[in-house]
Amino acid sequence: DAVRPVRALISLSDKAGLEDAARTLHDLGVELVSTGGTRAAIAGFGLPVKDVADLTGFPEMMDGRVKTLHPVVHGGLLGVRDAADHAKAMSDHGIGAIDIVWIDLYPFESTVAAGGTFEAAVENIDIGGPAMIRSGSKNHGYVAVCVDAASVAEVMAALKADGTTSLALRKRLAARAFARTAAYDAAVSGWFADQVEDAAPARKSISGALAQTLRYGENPHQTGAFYRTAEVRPGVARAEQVQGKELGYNNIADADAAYELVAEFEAPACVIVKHANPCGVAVGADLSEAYARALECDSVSAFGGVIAVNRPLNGADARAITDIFTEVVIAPGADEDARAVFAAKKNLRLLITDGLPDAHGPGEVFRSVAGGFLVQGRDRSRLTAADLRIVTRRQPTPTEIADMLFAFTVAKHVKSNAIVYAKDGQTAGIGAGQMNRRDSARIAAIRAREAGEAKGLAHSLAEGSACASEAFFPFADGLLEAIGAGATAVIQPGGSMRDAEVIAAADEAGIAMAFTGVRVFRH
Ligand code: 93A
Repeated sequence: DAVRPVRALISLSDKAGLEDAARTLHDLGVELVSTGGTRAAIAGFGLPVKDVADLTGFPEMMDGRVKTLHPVVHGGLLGVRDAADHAKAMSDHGIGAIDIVWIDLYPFESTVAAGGTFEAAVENIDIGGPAMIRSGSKNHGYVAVCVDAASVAEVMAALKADGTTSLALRKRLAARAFARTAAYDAAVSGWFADQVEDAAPARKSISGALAQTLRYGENPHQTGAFYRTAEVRPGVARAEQVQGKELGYNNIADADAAYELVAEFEAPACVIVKHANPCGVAVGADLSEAYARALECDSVSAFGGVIAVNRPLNGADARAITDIFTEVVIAPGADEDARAVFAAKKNLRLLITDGLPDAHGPGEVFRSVAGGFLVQGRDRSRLTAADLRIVTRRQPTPTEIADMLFAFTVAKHVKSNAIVYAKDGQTAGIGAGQMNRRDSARIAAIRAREAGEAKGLAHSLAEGSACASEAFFPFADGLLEAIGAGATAVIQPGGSMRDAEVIAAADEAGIAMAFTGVRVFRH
């Protein structure tokens, strides 16, 4: 099953690494064939190389759209050398076998990521490249297909060892190659669907490419892996890990939860997440202040948490943040000073992204079910004061309105049932994931009381706060719990059968209440 290659076809948009590989192949006596740009580059290295056009007898045409789509190329890739009729067809039509292909595809993904125009994206949809990758991979019994530097390195190592490629190697290469064309097509189809209709999951074929094998899953006895979808947007899947221990499954999930929330805020903001829920969120004059205020909400839970900020970090911010033990920090940048501070904390994982997630941009979220997965569009909702319907006799003050909007934004990122008390752009208490709303309100009240005690206050941190509920209060009991905790304003979707009862309880207590008309469940 060993194949001693005689001829290689190389067609690359990105010519990095081309010279070494072309030289090695030439030195091993392998004939080189290439498309226009690649051929010129190889000739420039002083190596003999044939033009595909000489093989096909057709020039490259239509701006290069048709250059390798020809029976001489695909016959050379697909022909089963050991089948008599295939061999006869090859000799009858003057088709020479191609034993190695190295193809990188037009840079569709990076064109889209760089914000290219519709026309530029379409022109970068590669047709001939994937066709050759698929032809060669189907015929892996004879052909070695390279789609990246790692594949090329493996082939070069095998050729240097004994001048042949093994069947096992060619199978591995084919698996990688089909994964590449699948991911490429997913990128094209996902992007195209977005051009036609706003983030329509039903139109997309969704798949991912393996980004990282994880040491384990949610628990050490479970396997884990991290996949990147074709959806190109700033966030944890495209973050650079600057330092620290290997990222784990829970780290990635928590960093995502934290980053998606912190991106909601305009002012310098900090989010501390534990177990996929925020335990402290605050804005501040700068990141150091935002962090200190986020920590104040629940400094016990914050230990070993994940921290996200919405500004590049400087040295002072980094010093503030490294005060207590933190697993992960994710930010849209960190200057030299900040990096030096973090470097002293060997275990801390620092993730840096190119930009902030767009909290209101399109995208999909997934959730697995046995034998399948659910897909929904991201929660892109954004509330402003103008969206609020005040339902109580008392009108909220401007400060209360700001706190209501802040609290509701946080509640959108807390597992249901979610209750959030907030004051002056700082969470005072968060109650997450309870099976009834009243329990979430109680837990948030306990957090706020203890945060007040920790700060040396005579009262709860929720005193005079706004309370957000991510879904309506089905009964007055949850609302009464919030009022007992010190809330003077409440924001909730409304829409319960017992709204009248709940509004009456609010009026009775003299608080202000706003309905959003929008529910922000998160399960
Ligand atoms: O325009 S294509 O879809 N039609 C083709 O026939 C074709 N053949 C190779 N794109 C095609 N390619 C791509 O050209 C390769 O995937 C590679 O990325 C690129 C290399 O072009 P050049 O050698 O001219 O720089």
